[in-house]
Amino acid sequence: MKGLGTRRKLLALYLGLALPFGGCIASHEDEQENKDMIVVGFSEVGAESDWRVANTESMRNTFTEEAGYELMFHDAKQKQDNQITAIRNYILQEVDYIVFAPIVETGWDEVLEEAREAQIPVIVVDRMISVCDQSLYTAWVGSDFRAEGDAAVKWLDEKLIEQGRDQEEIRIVHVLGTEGASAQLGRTAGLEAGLKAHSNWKLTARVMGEFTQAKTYEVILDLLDQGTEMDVIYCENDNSAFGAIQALEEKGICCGPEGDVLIISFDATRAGLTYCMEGKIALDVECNPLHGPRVKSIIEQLEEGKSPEKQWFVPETYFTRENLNQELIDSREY
Ligand code: GZL
Repeated sequence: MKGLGTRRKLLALYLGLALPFGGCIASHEDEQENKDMIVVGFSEVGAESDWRVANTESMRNTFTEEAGYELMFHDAKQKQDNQITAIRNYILQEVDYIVFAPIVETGWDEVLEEAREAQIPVIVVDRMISVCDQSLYTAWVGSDFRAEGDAAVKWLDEKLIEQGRDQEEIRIVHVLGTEGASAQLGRTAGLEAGLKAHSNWKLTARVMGEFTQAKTYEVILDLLDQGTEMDVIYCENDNSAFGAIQALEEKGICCGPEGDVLIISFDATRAGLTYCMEGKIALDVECNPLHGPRVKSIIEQLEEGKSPEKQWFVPETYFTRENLNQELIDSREY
């Protein structure tokens, strides 16, 4: 399906023919070449984490000129208003498809109504959106964040049994990701369920890590200075885990499966898995950022007039020191 974006490019070509001096006379080949390009406007959350960088790279590596795409990219720098502005710009530029990774779940109805009026299909990646009308977007590609949280809780339950600590009081510090993001909501829900199911698990602090190393380092250092007791730090992504480890090590506290503090993390980036292999992160739950190929499959189906599935969950597992080695880490795409 050629969207309005194609007509935009043809118009630009014909205008080029009409402009004296500065205009270029597009050859038939150029015209044919541009006519076949599918224009994708992508609004990314930002570059807050290793995971996010890998997610961006997956989109850039997929939507290449060689593959017949023109990818327009915008980094929202963690602000929803910037994403809404970018989506409006893509509408004005009449792209063929809009793809966006929503920073939070709510606040998208109005701008997605505008995209629908412009007849531009919208594909959501990574975090989910909560809209009054599900037809405002064509498909979503991402992770089951609650399942990720449940996997972490199940592993902690089994680890404590293995260590003979399943009857002990276990003091847990919870480091949240960006508040309102699906990844934060799902992983938090998993921990909440775990706390309800284990009367000996005690939440000693809940802090905002915002999915970044710097913020998590700051808040964990504050907790350590206040004397907060902790046996487990539940970090909602790898960069938060890096910040927690940095703060603990600054205070001479060792972490890892046999350490004073168990670090649980999410994402399973190469850097996170390296910490895991070293024993500093006890568990790293995978969150697959490689959404580009699945988004391309969705667009190809739409181009053929087919109706793609609404939800595309990416496959995920989890890692501990026992199932990691350097060869596996080197073989991973992110
Ligand atoms: C998860 C994604 C989260 C990652 C973080 O799908 O939204 O945002 O877990 C990233 O690393 O910042």
